[in-house]
Amino acid sequence: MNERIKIAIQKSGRLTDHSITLLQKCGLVISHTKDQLIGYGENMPFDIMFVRDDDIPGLIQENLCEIGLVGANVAIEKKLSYEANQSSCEFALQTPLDFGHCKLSFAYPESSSIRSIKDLDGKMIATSYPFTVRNYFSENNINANVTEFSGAVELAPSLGKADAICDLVSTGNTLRAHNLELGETIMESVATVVKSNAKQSQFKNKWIDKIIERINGVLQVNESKYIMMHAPKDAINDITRLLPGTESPTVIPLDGIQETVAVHVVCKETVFWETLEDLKEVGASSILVVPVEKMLM
Ligand code: PRT
Ligand code: ZN
Repeated sequence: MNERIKIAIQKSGRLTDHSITLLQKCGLVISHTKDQLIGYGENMPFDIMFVRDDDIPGLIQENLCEIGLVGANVAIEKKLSYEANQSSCEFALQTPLDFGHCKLSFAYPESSSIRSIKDLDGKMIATSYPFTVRNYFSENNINANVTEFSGAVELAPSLGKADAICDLVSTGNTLRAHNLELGETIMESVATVVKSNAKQSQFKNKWIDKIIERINGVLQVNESKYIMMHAPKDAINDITRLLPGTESPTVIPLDGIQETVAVHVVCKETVFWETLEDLKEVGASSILVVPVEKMLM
């Protein structure tokens, strides 16, 4: 069987290292040198395409790649652009990942009178996300104009090309450096698994499902902890209530002790010191929290 599945990831940018790490945590051994556009999955039938992030949705749309890891901002913009051109979108956004967090927000020059979207009627807005912004304007009955900027959007007002901007914001430092005030957010974005809707062979489907299942497992493991403690038998309900995201605990008798048992649970959410103190309050002792290496649900 020579079939290989292609996964598109960003070649060089904010998502690159996180994407490679995620695939490696899924067990994929990638052989790749810096200049190569394609990495070879040595132990699984996957090839990794290293491309510009903006090209990822298009590669999946054309079924040249079956999976991509890309910002939801980019995937949604492409989806809206296909829909605006009356062509169907051939991919779906799947699992949101735990990196690439940012928001797509308006920003207004401090010197202008624009303070909110209510002041945008008749104004010109510069953005790299014209379809997303136009879509937002039409949903909110705002009669503003959109001009597309492919980079350095924050310069548009001072160049006299726009009255306001709509751009990705993470720390807000770029806006402050250009005397722009943060306005309303129209989208919270995060890197996301994007999957082709095209019909695939049984072999490819099996491996696509497998890698997505492993990605979900990696995401769960990042937060999950295995917790062991001793506790009075009648405190088990309280313990389960205090530990969010747990399944039924494993309860083990202790040799020679009647009233106390050992309780083991997998907790799928962050465990804070306060939670451990609350466990102690309901009678738990010898509480041990250890990281989880792998998880398959
Ligand atoms: O070459 P290629 O096209 O692949 O890279 P790129 O320059 O288009 O992308 P890159 O690496 O900058 O971003 C890739 C993805 O990371 C984006 O599509 C988002 O999903 C996500 N991301 C997260 C961000 C940011 N945070 C971010 N802050 N993308 C861009 N920015 C830019 C923003 O456009 C603005 O210029 O950073 C600036 C603002 O940052 P702060 O921290 O000053 O607010
Ligand atoms: Zn890009």
